[in-house]
Amino acid sequence: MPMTAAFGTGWIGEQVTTYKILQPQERFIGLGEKTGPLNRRGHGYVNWNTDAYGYHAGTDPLYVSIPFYIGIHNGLVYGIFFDNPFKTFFNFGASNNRFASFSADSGIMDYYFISGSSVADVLREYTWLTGRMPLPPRWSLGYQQCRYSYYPEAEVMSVARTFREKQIPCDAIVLDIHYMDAYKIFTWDRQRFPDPEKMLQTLKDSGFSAVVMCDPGIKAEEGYEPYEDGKARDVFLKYPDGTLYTGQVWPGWCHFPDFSKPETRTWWKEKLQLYTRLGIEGFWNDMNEIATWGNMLPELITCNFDGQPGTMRQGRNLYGMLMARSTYEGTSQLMNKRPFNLTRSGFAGIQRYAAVWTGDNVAYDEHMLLGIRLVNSLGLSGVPFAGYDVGGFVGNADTRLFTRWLSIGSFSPFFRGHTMINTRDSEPWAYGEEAEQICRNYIRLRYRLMPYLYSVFNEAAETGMPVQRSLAIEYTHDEKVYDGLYQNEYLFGPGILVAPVESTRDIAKIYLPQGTWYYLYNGTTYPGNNELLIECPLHRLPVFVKAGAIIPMMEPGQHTREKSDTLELHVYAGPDTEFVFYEDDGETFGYRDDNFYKRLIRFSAEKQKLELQTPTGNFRPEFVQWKVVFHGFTGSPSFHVNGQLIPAQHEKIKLFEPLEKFDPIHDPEPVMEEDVISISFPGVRIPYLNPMVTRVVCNPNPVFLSGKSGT
Ligand code: NBV
Repeated sequence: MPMTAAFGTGWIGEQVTTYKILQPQERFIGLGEKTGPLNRRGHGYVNWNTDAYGYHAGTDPLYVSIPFYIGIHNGLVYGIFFDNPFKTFFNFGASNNRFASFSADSGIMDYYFISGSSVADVLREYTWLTGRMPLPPRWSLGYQQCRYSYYPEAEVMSVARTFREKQIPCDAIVLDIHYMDAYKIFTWDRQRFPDPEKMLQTLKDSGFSAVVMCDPGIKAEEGYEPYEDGKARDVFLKYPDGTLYTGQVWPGWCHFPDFSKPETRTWWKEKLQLYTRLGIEGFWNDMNEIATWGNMLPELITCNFDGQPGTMRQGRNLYGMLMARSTYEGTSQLMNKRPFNLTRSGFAGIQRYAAVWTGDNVAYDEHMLLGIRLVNSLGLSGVPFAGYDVGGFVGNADTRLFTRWLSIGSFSPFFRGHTMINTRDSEPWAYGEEAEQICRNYIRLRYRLMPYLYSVFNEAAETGMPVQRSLAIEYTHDEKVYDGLYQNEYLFGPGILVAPVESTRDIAKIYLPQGTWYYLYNGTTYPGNNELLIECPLHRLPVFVKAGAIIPMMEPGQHTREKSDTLELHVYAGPDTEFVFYEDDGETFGYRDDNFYKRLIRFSAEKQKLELQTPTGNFRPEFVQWKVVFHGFTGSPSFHVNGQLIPAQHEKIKLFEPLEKFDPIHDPEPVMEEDVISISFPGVRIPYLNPMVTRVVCNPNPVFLSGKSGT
């Protein structure tokens, strides 16, 4: 049924809408940080950045607005980006069976239709248009520990020390609002933190980076330098009559920087020196919806918009992103290296400036799964660096919930434990010894996967492909992946499938899409296109590796700056595959001037040949040894690497340390192991002998390992 032109795009007063005919079986995915199911058909949403403290599984809107979605029907994929920052509405066949539509309260109907042959294609195009994530510092991919708030200094140091004593890897301690003097940004509470410089240096010496809270509200208080200076330099938001807007938030009555004005961004950068001079490398933009008591920011407030003034009707959805932009640009210039920048609020393109976390979630199972869908959806909307508060911000998790949440979080792009003021302690050791051991195992596993994860982040930076990938990206036309039971599953990078399950379950029904899948913990293979019941005791989250995957790993350290001599390349027998291994110094912008080490690794199943192609870039990685670990290869193969016979090892590997016996009656289940075959040979530091293809014999099939392994 053709729709009439008048019904195509039309106005009701100032509100403009474009209607599209709802196609049979059409599915809709993405739209950023939105609650609800993976397939949004039948649902409607509003984009209006909101401080949604303690939201629930159906709350809308939340903190971030991304007016971009992907439609799927008849084997086709397309994207629609509605480039309008006003309050917008998306209807995917909600309350009607005729159309999908997108509307804006005001502004122009300016939208991009992106056609592509796959979801990945559409994402590449969309992120070409709105920008891609710059590489974050590697330390920010480690575990971060937060609470509202750690203070005084002794508590901060004790938390940091406990991580090292208990050998639980951790890279960052986050300082929430109590480090400030009476919640005033750009100050320190000198009673709680008498010598921040010394504290930060001590943290640094033991491998911790610090992240500090940055709220936009500047207290209107005589004598408070940022207020006085901000007023003098005319950086604050105003009413149309020229008086400053005043709203109430943590410090009391405040003014708010107009980040849409270039002079304000310069001013903000100058203020941030207080932190960068102390060596702080992480910045956390909160309350930037803007959140104020009453939650009803007057819409008549004016914004400068780089000299083309408008009102908050146009500015509200942009404010968070502009704050994040100011912080990102300011700190990267001041530090001359990559800052870690985190934001609660944002708009389309936020990925250029900050990671996004999903705000004030609540400690219950459904919320845990909701957070996973939110991060999946952010990934489908151009934002690869995203995560949720592990353990839940509001309320108290019980032991099972916290432990499960942490194990899932270890497969989240942004991985941070956080909790609200006056809740129970929520560090990985706060839930008893068994939980602690499980948490240690999973955090260590994340650090083991760091070379893989960092390479996947590089792919995200280069192509817009997310780190946490809803199965709808790779298996778009498989209707099972939209099934209510399976919609939370995702690929962590190209090769690892995570099936998140509630903390209350010891057995779960999961879905494995096409292909063959290795159970992470013991290498058992399962056929794909298959629904199965799987045991999922607390210490074993259902995680699988795709046959054919190449997963670089390393011996985990206590933090990401700890290096390992050996790069382990885990190859899971299966179809042809390739993986781009990426490494650089992890913190500077040197990679933009070719200071990286990038190597295409190819596995050919038919020829049973692994090729490590000539590396590009000028960076020399630390590791001096390559160890190739073959999963799913049988027999007694002998391996030659570039003409030299390399002895093969048959070994058992286990990813986890066994849990101690806590149950007085039953013995703990023995930790799972896997039989693998491995070979080791010198890596980049020792130029390897002969760059020619080398034949490796594997019983019963020949296996070839070839290529240059030297510099
Ligand atoms: O700064 C305090 C909190 C912070 O811990 C949380 O993560 C933010 O989402 N912040 C909100 C302000 C108030 C929370 C009730």
